[in-house]
Amino acid sequence: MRLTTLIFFAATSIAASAFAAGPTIEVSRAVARASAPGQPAAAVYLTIRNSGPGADKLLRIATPVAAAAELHTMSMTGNVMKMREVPEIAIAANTTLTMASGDGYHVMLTGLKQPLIAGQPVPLSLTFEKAGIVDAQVDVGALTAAY
Ligand SMILES: [Cu+2]
Repeated sequence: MRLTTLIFFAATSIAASAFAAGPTIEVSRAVARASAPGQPAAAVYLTIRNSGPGADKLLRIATPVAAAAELHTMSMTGNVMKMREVPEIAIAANTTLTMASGDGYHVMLTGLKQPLIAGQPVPLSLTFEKAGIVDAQVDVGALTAAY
């Protein structure tokens, strides 16, 4: 293969990747309350914007401050609040998912390795099916903060 041919193929593959437009994911808000001493788990609330054009799925979350980060959903059954783990969270194109306490999705940090301290942000790494890894920073608020 001649050098000019190689250059041609290199140029077309760059152009192809630029046009392979997948979902554009942005984590615009990540918050958690400070944890009490000895508290083993903590909830994190995210706002995830998918500005399109395709749908995506949040598959995994990791943070160095906890043994695990699970995707949870919360729902009311009568007067009882029930929490369960979900394998993934779908985020349709051109939608914003806003997590809040009391209902819907949240991220549960389990096996906290250190307390969450108000004013000291912690890193979070989110893995999406299409967008890949998106890094975010969790702002830690007061123990009594309303999210
Ligand atoms: Cu939970």
